Amino acid sequence: MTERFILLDRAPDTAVAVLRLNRPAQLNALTADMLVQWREAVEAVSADANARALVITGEGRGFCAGQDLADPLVAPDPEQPSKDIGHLLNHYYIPLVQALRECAVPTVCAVNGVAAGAGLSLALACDLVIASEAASLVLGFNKIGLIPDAGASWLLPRLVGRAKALELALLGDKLSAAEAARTGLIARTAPADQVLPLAMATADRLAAMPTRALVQTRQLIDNSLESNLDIALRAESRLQSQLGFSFDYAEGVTAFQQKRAPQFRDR
Ligand code: LHQ
Repeated sequence: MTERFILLDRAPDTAVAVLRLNRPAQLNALTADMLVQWREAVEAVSADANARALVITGEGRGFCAGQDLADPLVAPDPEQPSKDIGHLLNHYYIPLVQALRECAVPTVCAVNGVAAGAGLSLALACDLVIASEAASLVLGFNKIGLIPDAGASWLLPRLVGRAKALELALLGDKLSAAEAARTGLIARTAPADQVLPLAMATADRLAAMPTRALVQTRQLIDNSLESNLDIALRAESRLQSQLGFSFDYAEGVTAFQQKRAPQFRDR
């Protein structure tokens, strides 16, 4: 039977799905099987009409130590010098990054412990990142002769600007969670025993909001970085036009007028 490197749960009475990376003895270092299971789990949440937010966290003391460097797929082998690690990116990492960025519900990453290499890239691909005050974040690709991958080279300058992105990528020093929040790399920090409760509470709040509008907000913000004001204004107008016919818009305005909490349901 295939080992379960990813655990996915959603209690029947809640709208928040929880995805746990489950290789704690290796600090949740990523293997090909684990990357496939992670992508499939994110896609399952996107397809689950009753899910309205996704929390991602790690089992054990780490969040994710990045690619498992002991995996024969990537470990250098003098017997097989032509091993292509780009294949792993194309077939396993890129589809996962895309599944996260296109997830049909908002994603909250609870970084419970160290996030390194592609483990950090994947955390940063989530919508809101909340890290334990005890966690450290490190790119570390430079230490093994590689470039930041799994989206890190694209995300970093957008999150923290060129100067800080280059400092983090070229020096590869560990960053405390507090400094990561200060520089805008992540949204916020919490004491170690509060990081998952805060992520769950945040996901509960998101789950009560108009999901379709939230996901389209993510799309607009991501696309805005590649466009200009004229294109952004037209994209806003097109999406707002569609949302103006949605149940959630009618419900939001009606609830405001009736001075009650809205019950959103669109996906
Ligand atoms: C590990 C790992 C690990 C295996 C800890 N693999 N076992 C994409 C595509 C293709 C190719 C390559 O790369 C990529 C993207 C990438 O992600 S590249 C970056 C890969 N990751 C790293 O370089 C990080 C390597 N790990 C570390 O620097 C440290 O382990 C960190 C800073 C994460 C944590 O340090 P500590 O808290 O001191 O823990 P530790 O080093 O003692 O690790 C605990 C165990 O986890 C240990 O095993 P052991 O059997 O000795 O207890 C480590 O060997 C294992 N582990 N990372 N990536």
